[in-house]
Amino acid sequence: MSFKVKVDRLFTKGRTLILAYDQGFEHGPSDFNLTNVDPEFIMDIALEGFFNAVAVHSGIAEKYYDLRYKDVPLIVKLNGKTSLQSGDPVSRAHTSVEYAAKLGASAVGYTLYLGSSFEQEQFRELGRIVEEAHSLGLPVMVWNYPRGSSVPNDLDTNIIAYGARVALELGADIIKLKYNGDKEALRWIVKNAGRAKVVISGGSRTSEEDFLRMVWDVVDAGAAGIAVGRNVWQHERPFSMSRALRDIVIDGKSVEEALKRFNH
Ligand code: FBP
Repeated sequence: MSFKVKVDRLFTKGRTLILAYDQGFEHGPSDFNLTNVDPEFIMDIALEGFFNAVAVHSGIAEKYYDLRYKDVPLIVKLNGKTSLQSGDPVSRAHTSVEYAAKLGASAVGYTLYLGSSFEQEQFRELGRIVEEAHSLGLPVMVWNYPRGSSVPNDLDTNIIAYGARVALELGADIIKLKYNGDKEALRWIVKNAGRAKVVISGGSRTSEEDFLRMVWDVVDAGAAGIAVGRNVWQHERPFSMSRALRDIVIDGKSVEEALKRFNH
């Protein structure tokens, strides 16, 4: 039996642009300034920047995802860990699929640390989350970050592809990965993800041109889009950056065209 999982709502022309805002949890306030520390500012970027979804933890969703933002699909992150932890990473769910659905989620998110000594625990938890989410028609997006003492290089192509495969086999609908800069490798990784859609993480803040070139490369290599945070909301012109991303990811424009509009 297969459930009717509503993934299309998160895509435009087969592509997606997701605004991620869980860094306050994962990294702490060091990522923020006086403007982007305010979740309302992020919701405004998601709405006015025509993002396909915004990904936040349940507490932010409760207090900030109000009716004004109903046109932006919500992804509720179910687990998270702080940067204060050391040793092999583990991240357990702190809220439920059912509660995410009550908050208006169109999908749920979960970070999986493949290769960590706690991976079995996380597989079991993610497996249950997939069962519950899919039975409600909600897609599951997996932040797929191989990490821990058994993973010397999390940017190794085989490791990233392994992560993509495991996420597919566990039932992920959208798999968020880090890009290692190798387009051919990404094509192989995308193949391993099968019918699950691959989206790429933004990473720390870089120049507009470098970032947009990376984005163009990853969609050209078969990624369905990006799930980005800091390169948008740490930017001095987040709305122009959102438009440039849309130009490339959704409208298939070149980096030069997107930069021209960006600089205009
Ligand atoms: P950025 O675009 O800001 O890199 O965000 C992507 C993201 O996946 C966030 O959703 C998450 O908080 C963060 O990266 C985790 O990154 P890491 O575990 O490598 O610090």
